[in-house]
Amino acid sequence: MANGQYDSSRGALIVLEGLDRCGKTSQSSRLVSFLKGKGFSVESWRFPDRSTCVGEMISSYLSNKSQLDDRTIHLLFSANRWEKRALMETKLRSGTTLVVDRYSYSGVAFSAAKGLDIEWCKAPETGLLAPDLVVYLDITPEKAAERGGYGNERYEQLEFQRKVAHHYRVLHDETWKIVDACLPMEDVEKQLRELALECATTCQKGKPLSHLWL
Ligand code: Z5A
Ligand code: MG
Repeated sequence: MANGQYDSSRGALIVLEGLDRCGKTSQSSRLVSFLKGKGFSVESWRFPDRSTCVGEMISSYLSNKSQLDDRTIHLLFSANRWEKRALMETKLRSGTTLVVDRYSYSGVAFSAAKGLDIEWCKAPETGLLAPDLVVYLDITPEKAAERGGYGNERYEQLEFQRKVAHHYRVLHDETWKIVDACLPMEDVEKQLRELALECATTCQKGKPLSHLWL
């Protein structure tokens, strides 16, 4: 950086977080279309990425087809992010913005909700790329459960989601943007557009990449 100017333009790492059914997937595809329309190079990503070998193990666990020790599955979720880290950096540095549906915060909140120590849960995430923007789509577990009911995946139970909500509150910091996920879809979308546009523009001007929890 010289004279207050950053040196290299890049894409933004935008993460959507929140409880099951808060609207992450719906909003991430809307946001990607919006940013594309504004002329940004942008891709939609999600974790877990079930397309890799590690992702297949996670998917099998989530659908109750296999059993794994709590720490083992935690490390697999983390490994699933690590295996995408280099590509993530390449994309960002080449100017592509990534809208990511769940990231390390899900990893920590869900495992801590099982009773694992939160610092232990954060440790394997250390060194992953830090998001430029975390938007938390805020909904109570009760309201989320009303949205079409839960399916058959492992964590889709009200009592468990209450614990996850508690751990998201513990994890969040002042940089997170909290959006009321109970607003109509279009209103949530409008808030996301503004936040994302500002973030993508800042990164285009060359905001440096940083790393998680250092
Ligand atoms: N997990 C983990 O343990 N560790 C990790 O490291 C990671 C994840 C990364 C799979 O996640 C599980 O993995 C997840 C956390 C754990 N378990 N749980 N719970 P996933 O991402 O594959 O699945 P999900 O996100 O939990 O569920 P989801 O159904 O995809 O939720 P969503 O994407 O947030 O919501 P949506 O599909 O956009 O919307 C849900 C419904 O609500 C749908 O009918 C919409 O039309 C409706 N909706 C959305 N927004 C609104 C508004 N504003 N008003 C009214 N209705 C709305
Ligand atoms: Mg989803």
